[in-house]
Amino acid sequence: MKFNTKTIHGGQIIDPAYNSVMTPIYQTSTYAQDSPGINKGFEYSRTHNPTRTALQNAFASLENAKYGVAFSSGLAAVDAIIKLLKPGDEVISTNDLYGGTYRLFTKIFEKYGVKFHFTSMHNLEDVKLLINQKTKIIWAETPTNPMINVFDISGLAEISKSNNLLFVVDNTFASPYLQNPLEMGADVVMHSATKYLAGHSDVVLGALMLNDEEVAEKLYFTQNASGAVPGPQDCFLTLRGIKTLHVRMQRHCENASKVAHFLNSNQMVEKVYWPGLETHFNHEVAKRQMRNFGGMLSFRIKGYTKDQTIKFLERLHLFTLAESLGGVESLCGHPATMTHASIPREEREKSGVTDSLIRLSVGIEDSDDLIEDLQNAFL
Ligand code: P1T
Repeated sequence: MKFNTKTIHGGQIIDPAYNSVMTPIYQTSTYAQDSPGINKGFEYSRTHNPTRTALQNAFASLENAKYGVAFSSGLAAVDAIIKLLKPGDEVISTNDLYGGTYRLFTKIFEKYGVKFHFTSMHNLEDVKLLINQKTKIIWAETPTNPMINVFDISGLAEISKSNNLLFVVDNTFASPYLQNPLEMGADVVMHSATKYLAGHSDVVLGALMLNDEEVAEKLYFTQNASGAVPGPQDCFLTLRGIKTLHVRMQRHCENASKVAHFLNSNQMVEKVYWPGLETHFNHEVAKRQMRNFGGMLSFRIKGYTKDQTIKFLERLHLFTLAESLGGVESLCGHPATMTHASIPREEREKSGVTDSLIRLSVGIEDSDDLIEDLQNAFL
C-alpha cells in the first residue's frame, strides 16, 4: 500500500459492532465480562480501548512498523522511552531539541540517576566520543526544534548498532510523510502527534513506533503501568487528522518553500533556516533522507534586539503567536522566551537559540496571504 492510501486505510478495519466506516469513539472506562477474565479482549480503558487500538495500528502503518504505542502527549511518549533505563545509564542527545524534552531529561530523569550528554550531531565523531559502557540510548531530533538542523539518520544508526544502543528519532518535525527513520536503521520513532499527525491544533497526543517485540512489550507495560494514555475522543481526532496528512503535508511544504525563498531574498533578513535552501548546513543530507523539506522554518532579522524581534511577532496577524506547530493554521513563536525558555540561556545559545530567533510553522493558507503578512511586519 502506498503512503497516501495508508493515511486513510493503514491498519484500519471496518468496526465490527455496526460496520461503521469511521472508528467509533469508545467512550467507556470499562467493559462487561461474562466471567472474571472471560471477555472480548477489553477489560479497562487504561489497558486497552478499541479507538486507541485503531489509532495505534494507524501509527504503526504510517512508519512501516510492527507496533504503535499511543500516549497522552509527546512528552509522555519520551518519558516511556527513558523509563526503559535504570540509574547510572546514559543517553546521548542532540543539543538542539524541544525545550520540554530537555526539561524532562534534566529536571526529572537526572534526579533518578540517568545521565544525559547533549551534543551537535553534525559530526558523527563527536557522538562516538561520548559513548561508554553506560551509554544505552542515542536520542536524535531531525529536523530539530527550533534550528531545523538535519542529522544523518543512517550514520547515527550505524554507530548505534555497532555499540548495541537503542536509537530513537523524534520525527515530529518531518512527519512520516517526509521520512521514515526505521527504514534508515532507527529502533524507535517518536512523534508529538499533537503536531502534523493530528494536524488541527485540537489534540495533545504522543506516539512511538517500533519493530522490536521485546521493547514493544516493555512500552505497552509502561503505557498501562504508568497510565499516561490518551482518551478515546483524542484518539478519534488524531485518526481523523491522519487521513489528510499527505494532502496537508504537501501544501505545508509548498508554502514553506515560498515563505523561505521570500525571506531569503529579503535584505533585512540575516539568515533563514530551512533544509530546502541550498545554503542550509545539511541540505545534502536532507535531500538524501527526506522526500521534501517540511513546513517548519526559523529565521533572524539583521541587528534585531529581543524587543524588536518580539515587536515583529506582534505585528503579524495571519501567523498567530502561539506555542505548538504542525496545524493547518500558520503560527509564529519566539523560542528563547516560549518553547525553549526552560533551557538555560548559555545552553540554548550554543545551538543558536538566541533572542533574535523567530520560528514559523507555515500553515496551509494561501501563500500569497502569508507572504503579505510577513512583508507588512517588516518596517
Ligand atoms: O507537546 P507534546 O505533545 O507533549 O510534544 C512534545 C514535543 C516533542 N518533540 C518535539 C520535537 C516537539 O516539538 C514537542 C512539542 N513542541 C511544542 C509544543 C513546540 O511548540 O515546539
